[in-house]
Amino acid sequence: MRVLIREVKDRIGSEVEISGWAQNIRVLSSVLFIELRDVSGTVQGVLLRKGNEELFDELKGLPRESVLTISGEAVKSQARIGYEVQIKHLEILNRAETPLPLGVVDKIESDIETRLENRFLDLRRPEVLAIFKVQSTISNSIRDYFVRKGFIEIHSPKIVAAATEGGTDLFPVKYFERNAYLSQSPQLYKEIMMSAGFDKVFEIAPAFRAEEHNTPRHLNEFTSIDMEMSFASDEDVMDVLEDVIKAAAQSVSSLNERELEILGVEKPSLGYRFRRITYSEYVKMAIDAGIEIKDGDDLSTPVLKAVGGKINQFYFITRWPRVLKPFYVQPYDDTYSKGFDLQYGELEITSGAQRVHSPHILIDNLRSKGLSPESFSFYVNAFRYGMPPHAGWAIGLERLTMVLLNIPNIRETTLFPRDRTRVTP
Ligand code: AMO
Repeated sequence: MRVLIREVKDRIGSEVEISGWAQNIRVLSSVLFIELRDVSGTVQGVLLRKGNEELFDELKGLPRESVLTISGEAVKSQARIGYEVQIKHLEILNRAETPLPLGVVDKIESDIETRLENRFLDLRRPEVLAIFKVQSTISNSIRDYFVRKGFIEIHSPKIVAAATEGGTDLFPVKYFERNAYLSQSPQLYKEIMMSAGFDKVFEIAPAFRAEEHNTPRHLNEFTSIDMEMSFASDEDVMDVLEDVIKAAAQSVSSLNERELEILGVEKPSLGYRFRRITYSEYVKMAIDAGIEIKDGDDLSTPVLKAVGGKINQFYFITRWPRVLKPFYVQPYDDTYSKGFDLQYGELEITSGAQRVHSPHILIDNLRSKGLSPESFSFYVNAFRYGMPPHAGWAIGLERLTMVLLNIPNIRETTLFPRDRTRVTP
């Protein structure tokens, strides 16, 4: 029975069977070493020529990254990790072609485009695999948090009829004789679920944005971790968000020690309270930093760099001007809203808000943003027959992974990124 390579160290003195990729083969005159890798690590297999001449000669010419099963005794040895497998049987399951389009163990760094083009090989590298092991911990820990707190997991449609986050960022889809779009966010549906009486919901699913710009923090398809709660305010869901981020960081610290070591990253330590800075305070901080900006202007990249770049922590920007937030955000007063962002330094990780729950304010807001309430009737209807006050937010999973692992390019935290120029692989 196959064991993982990680498990070999607990089986010294017994027979093991392992399978994986031959990442390196070293041949001396009478002995041959195969470095075998699987998802859990690497180990060296050793084959003596004497008594195995035919196999030895076959392996001499075996290309790197071919897939093998080997079995034999696990023994203590001089190998770097202190043990190895003495090969008794070996089966070549699939030979790799040569040359490899991308080296797996080579020390030379390939450029990101070549790496993405050959992503299946790139993902074989332990330092790339480590990113996705950590990302799996993050999403599992957040899902686990929600389930423990009584949230219901939902799956909202991804083919939709209306924009939520701005009409220019939509991908059109031909839907038989009508036009439809790929969903930018489950926003409208998670709110409808509040009218449906589900109380607390979450969803972890793809969101699509036809954003034209090519930056290190934008994708055209990303994973949105959404939540919505009834009878809750902006303050309440900011508390939940802080808890969720801390729970995720804690899980990564305790479950991914090895991956953090491979990546050379410190354990994320979030023992501080996330500051809540109002938008207007932020504008003042920008002015103090010598930036030209006035209350009501959007926080552009230079502003976020100048102010946020100095805050190496998570913090909230609260009470955004109503004009800068979508129609579904609850007003705070005539000018400001109950919308907030969670930032890490200059990078936005989450947007959220207390939402409008009155159908009249909702209709006014839609009109004042130049949208027609009629085209949102499926959504507005849910507000007309008993919509509770509610609030929620959405985290971009790839951006949260960037922050927790200190990775500057979002393409590194996405298995198969969709950006301005890339739809394959
Ligand atoms: P927003 O549009 O701010 O809010 O998106 C929420 C979070 O999703 C991530 N994100 C992205 N990540 C990568 N590439 C993109 N193009 C991209 N766009 C967004 C960010 C962002 O903070 N409906 C609201 C959420 C809510 O109010 O509940 C929304 O979608 O991390």
